[in-house]
Amino acid sequence: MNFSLTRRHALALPLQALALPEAIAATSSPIPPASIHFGPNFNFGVSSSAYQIEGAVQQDGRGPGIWDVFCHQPGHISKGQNADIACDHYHNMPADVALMAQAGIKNYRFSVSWPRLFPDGNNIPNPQGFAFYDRLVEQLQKHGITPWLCLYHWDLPQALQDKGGWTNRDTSARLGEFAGYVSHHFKDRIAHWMILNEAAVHSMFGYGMGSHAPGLRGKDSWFAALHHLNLGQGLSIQALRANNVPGRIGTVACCEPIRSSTNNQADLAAAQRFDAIWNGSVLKPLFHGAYPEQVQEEFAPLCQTGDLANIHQKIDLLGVNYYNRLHIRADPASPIGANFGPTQEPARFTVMGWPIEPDGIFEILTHIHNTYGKPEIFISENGYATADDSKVSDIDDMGRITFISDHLNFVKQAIDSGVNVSGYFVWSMLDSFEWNDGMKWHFGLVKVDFTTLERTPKRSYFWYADLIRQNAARTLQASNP
Ligand code: IFM
Repeated sequence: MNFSLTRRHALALPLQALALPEAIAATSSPIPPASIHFGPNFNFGVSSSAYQIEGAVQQDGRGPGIWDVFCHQPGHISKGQNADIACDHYHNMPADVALMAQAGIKNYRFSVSWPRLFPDGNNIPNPQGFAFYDRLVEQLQKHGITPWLCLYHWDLPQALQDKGGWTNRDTSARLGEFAGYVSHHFKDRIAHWMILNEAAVHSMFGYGMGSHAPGLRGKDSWFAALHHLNLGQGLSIQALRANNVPGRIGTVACCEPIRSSTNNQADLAAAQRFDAIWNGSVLKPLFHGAYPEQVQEEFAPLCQTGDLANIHQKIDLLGVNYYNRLHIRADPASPIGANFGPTQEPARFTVMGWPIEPDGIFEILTHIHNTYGKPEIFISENGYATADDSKVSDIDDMGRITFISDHLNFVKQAIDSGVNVSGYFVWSMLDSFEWNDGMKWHFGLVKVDFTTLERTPKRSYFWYADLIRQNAARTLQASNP
């Protein structure tokens, strides 16, 4: 049986033809979906981002973004790869949405591409860009999938980078305008708005460490980018409120408990400092209107009158991206004197070298709940990578199933202990472009062959479908006793 979808025949393939190859299906998954129970209103979903999947970077009036430029400069991306085509989701979108629907996925978080919507980073919209997302939302609605729209997932128009990008305070105002325009266009069709994805990661790797676009290094550009992202987020929330969007408004942060790599004084201090920047400088100004004490002096020159009030906005829900704890050591070569280090205890790791620490999700959820006024949280990203050189095992991905179910169990424990968690979104639906690592790591429930663009659902896709179905059935029983 042909169980794969290709661009050519994706739409023609009957839905019931989707199945795992028999040899793989014959062995059972270690964690039966029936053992994972969530309440009637829990939102299971998948997440993606525009640049990582869309491709079509020069089509229909899209302008250049910072990642287009960065990818085409030699030495930045593993194997010299780029996302010019990526998953070609731009052309495969209806089939990709149908794949979600077939798994019973009811929630999809995606981001819109700023350079596709405003190619020159100014206020002149690109109607063809808007038309693509109109079609996407229409397809999602047709299949009963709720769109969760994220406004900014790292793809700044190059025209704005030419003026300094996030080191330029003016970019905050530009994001606010962008948010106003996009929310006005989509406001009657979107029930969940997310402003940013992972301000800490974007500012650190793009403007501090230089491994992501636009490739800047140094503490000044790092802190400026982070402050201006925070400010842009606050202005965007206000723009959405001014537009009276009927949907709920939130943002997405990567929140990870921080550990010191050793008990040395220098590493312990580095870990505290890292925590204040990575977690604290995103969440504290948003929820409490102040930067953490340890870094207040460093942010002071960037903070103009009214900035902290503009950043300190009420949100309706917080998206938490969690992958693992961060283990930190002192590093004089780092712009902030701290860097990633080894784990103190022996640990298991994914192929990317990320420690597998499902209990860390409980720790961070509890911490946010207790520190920031019990906000409603959804897990906006959590996922597991395999490597591009794995073959059958990439489809027979027991490791991913174990990873997801272990994390879900800790999410459930957090809910049972009173934390308000309303959803869980797997990163990601499709294998996609993994930034400076190119196509090296595969996070998808669905395998993408980057040469043929063929889609092949993995074991985890079927497992997740079962999990959603069984929880929905439970929901029905709960509401019709
Ligand atoms: O692919 C990324 C995503 O863009 C942001 N969060 C982490 C994912 C895995 O690295």
